[in-house]
Amino acid sequence: MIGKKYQTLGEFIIENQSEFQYSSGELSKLINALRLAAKAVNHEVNKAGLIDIIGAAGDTNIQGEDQQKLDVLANDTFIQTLKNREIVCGIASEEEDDFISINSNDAKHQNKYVVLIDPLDGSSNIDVNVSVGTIFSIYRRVTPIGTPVTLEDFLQPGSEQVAAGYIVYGTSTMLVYTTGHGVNGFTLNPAIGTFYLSHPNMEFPETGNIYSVNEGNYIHFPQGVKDYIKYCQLEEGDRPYTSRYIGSLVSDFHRNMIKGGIYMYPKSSKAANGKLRLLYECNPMAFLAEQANGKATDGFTRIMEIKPTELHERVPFFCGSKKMVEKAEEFMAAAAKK
Ligand code: AHM
Ligand code: MG
Repeated sequence: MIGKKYQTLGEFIIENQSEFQYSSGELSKLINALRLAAKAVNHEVNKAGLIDIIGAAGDTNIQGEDQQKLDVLANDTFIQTLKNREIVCGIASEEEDDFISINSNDAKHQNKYVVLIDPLDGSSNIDVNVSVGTIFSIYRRVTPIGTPVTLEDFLQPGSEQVAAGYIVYGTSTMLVYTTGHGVNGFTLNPAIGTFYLSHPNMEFPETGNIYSVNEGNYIHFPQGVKDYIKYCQLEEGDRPYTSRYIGSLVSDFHRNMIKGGIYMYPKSSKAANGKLRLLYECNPMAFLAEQANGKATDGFTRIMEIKPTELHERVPFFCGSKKMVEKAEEFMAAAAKK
């Protein structure tokens, strides 16, 4: 299964630190902090059904959605862990209206990374015991080290990411990440709180037979998307494909990466840019997808080339096995010409 038997995430991080272009140990420390926060959140998610922790917190986030208590808890845990360890200069979270600057005094101005995070994605699934996830994305700041971060540090195209990953709180809890040298997955042994390398060099099969989309929105989708869905359902060659949609991006992505498939959250007549956020969801998943031999586009343009204009910007998202994404793009291009 792996080169080294029972290699832990901590060992893997140390061993691979030198692969990283600007290696100074700072990125490794940052991933270690995310690992720690992930374990704390995992602990809370796992006992969600046992204690009175689930249910709406009574607040809404900037997108006007109900926040679940665990959303708040996950958000606080990740932010607090990163703040405590003083290893980033700024954080932006899907659950926060604005970015957070962590330059409280001169000595702490030297950090060069910003983190963007969706602390608990798919949180509408919590109450029904379906897998949820955390998604993170890491950039080098573009403004000078030693000054407070600005919006510019967060509004970078996805191609500038230095690392990205997710934690899936599923039947097993896994941390999957990339620093631009492939994608590796680590499974948590909950008995001792250690992540072990279980899925080295993860790759999307070039094609697959799973399509994942909320078909309840079909009537509102653009013609190209409708045509592609019909293509997936047609009896011909290796089709019809299987429809699988959890409604939890991390889980849908994770399954498709292992089995081969496409995930789609298109724009619709009800949501001009779809639902997913470019900075917290699409860019990190696109980086992982490309590092795993897959593809991610908004239907026409590579996700990681989009220049963000605002923190909570949304984009249509098509991601997964390369050939499947390319086929979907073909249908969209053809419909756009009509
Ligand atoms: P969230 O960040 O509010 O949890 O929303 C993102 C989630 C994704 O995980 C999932 O794929 C999608 O929303 C499901 O949306 P829908 O219920 O519209 O199909
Ligand atoms: Mg989300």
